[in-house]
Amino acid sequence: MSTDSLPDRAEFVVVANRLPVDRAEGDGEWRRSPGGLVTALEPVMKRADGAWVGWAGKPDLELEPFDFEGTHLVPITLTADDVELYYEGFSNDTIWPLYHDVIAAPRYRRVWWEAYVSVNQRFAEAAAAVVAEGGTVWVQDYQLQLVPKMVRELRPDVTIGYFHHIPFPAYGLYSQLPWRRQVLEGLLGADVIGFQRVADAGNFARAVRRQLRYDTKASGITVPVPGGGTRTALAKAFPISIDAESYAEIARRPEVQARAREIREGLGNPRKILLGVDRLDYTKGIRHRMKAFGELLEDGRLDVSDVTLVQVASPSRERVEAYAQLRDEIELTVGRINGTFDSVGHTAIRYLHHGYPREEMVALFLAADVMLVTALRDGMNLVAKEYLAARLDNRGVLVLSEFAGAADELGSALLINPHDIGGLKDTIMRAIEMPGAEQGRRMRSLRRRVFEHDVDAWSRSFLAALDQARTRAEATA
Ligand code: GDG
Repeated sequence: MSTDSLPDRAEFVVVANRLPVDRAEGDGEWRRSPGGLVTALEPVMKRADGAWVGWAGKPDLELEPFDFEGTHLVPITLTADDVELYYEGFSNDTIWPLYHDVIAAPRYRRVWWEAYVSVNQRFAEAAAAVVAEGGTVWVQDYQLQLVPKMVRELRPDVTIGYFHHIPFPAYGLYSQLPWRRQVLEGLLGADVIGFQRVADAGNFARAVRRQLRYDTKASGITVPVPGGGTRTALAKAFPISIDAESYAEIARRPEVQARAREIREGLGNPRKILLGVDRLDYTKGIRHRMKAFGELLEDGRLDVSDVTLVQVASPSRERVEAYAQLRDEIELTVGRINGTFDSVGHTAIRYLHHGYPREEMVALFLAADVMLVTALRDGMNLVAKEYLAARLDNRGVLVLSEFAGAADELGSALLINPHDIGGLKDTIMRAIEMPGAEQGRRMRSLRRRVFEHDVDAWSRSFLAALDQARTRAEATA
């Protein structure tokens, strides 16, 4: 393919389902989205003459490429049908539940798959058209698993990375997928395939061995090249993180600290505040957390005048049936627990079905004595790390599910199995009663990890692996 005739070539191209911008409701201006990935890649994009290929978030919106704060944005149009079949269907009702260990039943529909293939092709073509000769394409996440192979077919000269933000399931579950070979081949189009946990990379390598019969050695997978020969794809863990310093900076602001005090007062100054912050998603174990808390009230081990659970459940994927059902169940549970245990002056669960600005999130982190992360399965869980980054006083306790990727790094948290309600109850009590000195010891070690391994370190290590892959490929070319 000739690369001379096309304008606006970029050395470094990110391909993600969403563009890193949102259009404001009122003035229609583009604003940077608050997400962690956007923050993570900002310096890289600026340094490297970057472009970003993605969807603007609204169906049937046809937009020309435009520049935004130093990044060239290439919008992909998705029709209302594409959104329903590729995004809500295959991505969020097939892959999401399957990859989270079938917590909800995945639905396998051939029309969804067909839409997934054709939308992936559209993203790949846009990326192939914008990347410079010998440049780099970095594909993000499960909505775009076929893009690496498609880009390689169109542009064999570029180096391709892929990062998988969610878990990769054990082979026994993965093998349910009717299109299991095509997805593996799609991912293997990348030179480097990044996962959150060592176990995810291991599950992927096993699926490749079982389904495709390719050899794997350490992190390397030997992939045949069309027309003869082989190349090596690297499949390895690169645990993602947060911009820890930016959370600490917000936590230092006097107005945020004042807001944290106000939150406590608004709850009637309970002795202890427990906090959960999640997208309203069935993977996050919100019901398990509420069951454990409700039973502690019922047993008389906790009292509403003493302890309140604040649960932020930000609205998510509301058009997918399983999410609408989950919301109903959670709201029924909150209503029952509050109806039974509230007093006029105190509430058991303060349930908030809203999204909040980051400053308000940090004020909540500062107000919370115990952070509850009880995910049944979670790629990483950034909220856990954000709580730690905000705790300037080295106090507070993180209760963390072993089934969240963060557990691999955060061994000084109180680790729990959310399915074991008895164990979860005891651990919540232990967190509530934990002496200040022990909180300090644990918190200092947890914070050290989050600040040393922040999102900048994550993107640097991934990109260094990609650079090595490029050098290897050049040496063997
Ligand atoms: C996927 C994987 C992996 C949430 N509500 C509000 C809000 N948030 C922010 C949090 C955090 C982010 O959204 C959520 O990240 P998580 O990691 O907790 O979970 P997922 O959304 O499921 O993310 C996950 C992640 O990708 C990254 O690879 O860790 O495992 O599932 O940053 O703070 N932020 C604001 N208001 C809200 O109401 N401002």
